Amino acid sequence: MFEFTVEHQQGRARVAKFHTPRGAVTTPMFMPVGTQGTVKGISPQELLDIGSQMILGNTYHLMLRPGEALVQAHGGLPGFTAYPGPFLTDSGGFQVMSLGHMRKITEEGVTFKSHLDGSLVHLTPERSIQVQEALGADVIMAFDECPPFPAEREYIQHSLERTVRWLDRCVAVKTSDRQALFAIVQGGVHEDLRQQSVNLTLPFDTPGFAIGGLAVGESKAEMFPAVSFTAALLPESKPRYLMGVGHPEDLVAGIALGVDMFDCVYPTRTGRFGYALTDDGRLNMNSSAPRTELRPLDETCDCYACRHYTRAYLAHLIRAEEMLAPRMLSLHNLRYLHYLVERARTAIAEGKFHEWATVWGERYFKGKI
Ligand code: PRF
Ligand code: ZN
Repeated sequence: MFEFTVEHQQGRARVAKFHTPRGAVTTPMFMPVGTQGTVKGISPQELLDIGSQMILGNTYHLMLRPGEALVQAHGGLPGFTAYPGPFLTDSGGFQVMSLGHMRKITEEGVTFKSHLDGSLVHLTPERSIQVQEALGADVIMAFDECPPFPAEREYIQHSLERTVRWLDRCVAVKTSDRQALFAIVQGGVHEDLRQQSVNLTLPFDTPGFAIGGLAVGESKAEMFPAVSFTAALLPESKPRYLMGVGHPEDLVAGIALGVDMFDCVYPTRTGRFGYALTDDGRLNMNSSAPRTELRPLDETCDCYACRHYTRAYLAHLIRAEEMLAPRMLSLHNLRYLHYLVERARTAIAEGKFHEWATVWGERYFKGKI
């Protein structure tokens, strides 16, 4: 269980098989975000059709509504959502920081006001693991503290140390061996703090390691060096997960640096706002040009929207505020990212990753930089 086998490697980029109780996945992979037990607007069958492999769920949202007991009564997230494949749940700490009001962080855990009804909620490492066991995902995440950006160096230092003490508590209360607990490395954009966090985290020998605390407001010129030196410190033999990162160019760059797993609300959120991801960059379907274009969003895409609809039709749906529009743009954008990592995997397997990435980037950024 949770075997991770590297099948191809080129530089730091690799293709691997990661085995979970609900099936094996091939990395690098992009995980669609299903925060509330649904990938917004997309059915489980559609997710399978576009090549989704693992879906992300959120402890924070599901414990508040509908409560983890109801999910557990359905046999966990696969029974509740009818998505039959592997799941990963995030631990809640990061969502408290971005959504909760009146948060108070102590050594014990986090107290916050629910974004739903204002009631006081406590989340501790123990409670997070208990909820994640009830939700039944294949991969569960350690309860961590993600400092905001910017933050004082001293604060980042204390929070990475606390994250390690919380990891220890997560490991201690975990009961199921059908779930892999991934540790999360923190340390902001500081190389020495990342090194410390990795040094303290590696001895736990968890089946995977996440790079947390990035894509929280720092520039890409600050983020990528941090990804680079952190990924290089993590074991070759375990999956590396870059949390909350998922713009197309971030996937390509992250893969080059040895990242195996990504998640982000970007494809679905930008789709709901009327934007389509393509090899020529992001297409604004709210603009006037697509209204008369009788070609698909992307000629080379095999998603339902691209096989059946013109840009003109989709632009019409957006203007008419029809609900098919956000659905089809989300579906296309997810397929775009799945196909992007598929192409990266093929290029790595053929020993052509760097050439492929260069050609892809030149076209994607043409006229933009
Ligand atoms: N920690 C957790 N979840 C996360 C993050 C983190 O640092 C991030 C940072 N981008 C996204 N999701 N637990
Ligand atoms: Zn498409």
